[in-house]
Amino acid sequence: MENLIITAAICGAEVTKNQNPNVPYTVDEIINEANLAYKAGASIIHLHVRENDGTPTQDYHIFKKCIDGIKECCKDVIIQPSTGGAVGMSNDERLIPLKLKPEIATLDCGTLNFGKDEIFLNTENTIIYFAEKMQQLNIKPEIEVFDKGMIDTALRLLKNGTLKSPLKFNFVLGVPGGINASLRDLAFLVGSIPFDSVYTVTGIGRHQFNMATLAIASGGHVRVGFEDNLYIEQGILARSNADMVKKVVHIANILGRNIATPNEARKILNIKEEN
Ligand code: KMH
Ligand code: ZN
Repeated sequence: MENLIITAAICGAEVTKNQNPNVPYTVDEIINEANLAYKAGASIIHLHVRENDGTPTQDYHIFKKCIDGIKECCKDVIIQPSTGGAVGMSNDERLIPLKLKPEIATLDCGTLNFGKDEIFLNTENTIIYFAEKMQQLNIKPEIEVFDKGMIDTALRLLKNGTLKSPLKFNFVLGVPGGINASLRDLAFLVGSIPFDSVYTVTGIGRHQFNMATLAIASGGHVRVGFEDNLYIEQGILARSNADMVKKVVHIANILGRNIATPNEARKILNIKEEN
């Protein structure tokens, strides 16, 4: 099997210090968490940024400071900014981090109920607009899949040339409103993508490490981090993203799967070394 790519989703847009005081907000906290996750074995940092008070933002300067700082301490790590941002942001706001020419960025491939009255809106035209921008800038899209129809949307865009092979998927399982975190549903997603695709599995909340284990065993890759889960085990808050990355490394060791370096991850993902 390919070496295991671990993505650390270090802060997200929704989780707060009230839920876990170790969630990073400031530029320094975000850089420090990225560094700890990288040292623990993460080859990709999935990046959202915040105002100092924790408000999610797509501010160019905050993204730049975080990306510059992460590159300084984690020399070869792959930085993957979010174009999902937070619910309610405009499309152009969400696209701001692409101005920093990352190697890879997220492409959310459908609309989803996102708790209470919130809707994470990604119309067909939005998805096409984002995918075309990424293609123009030579940025690899990571296709975010919260439900099966989002794969079908991506495959339609592959067929008409808006997306290019090989595709890279991130299956997010366990968001209320999205697909369940179960073996049956993960197998359904994996069986629905082209053979030359690469997939990462993200289990939300208590599903994080079960889904990670299924991914490791089945040849997929893994995403963990505060964006998706606040606990290292039932009832015990994680002290850092690095705790979660280390736990994945431990499971991978038990299952005999080696961990990919960032440059190995670039090869697996078919992205060139530096933009
Ligand atoms: N914060 C969610 C609304 C992404 O990073 O592309 C969207 C999200 C997905 O986190
Ligand atoms: Zn995200």
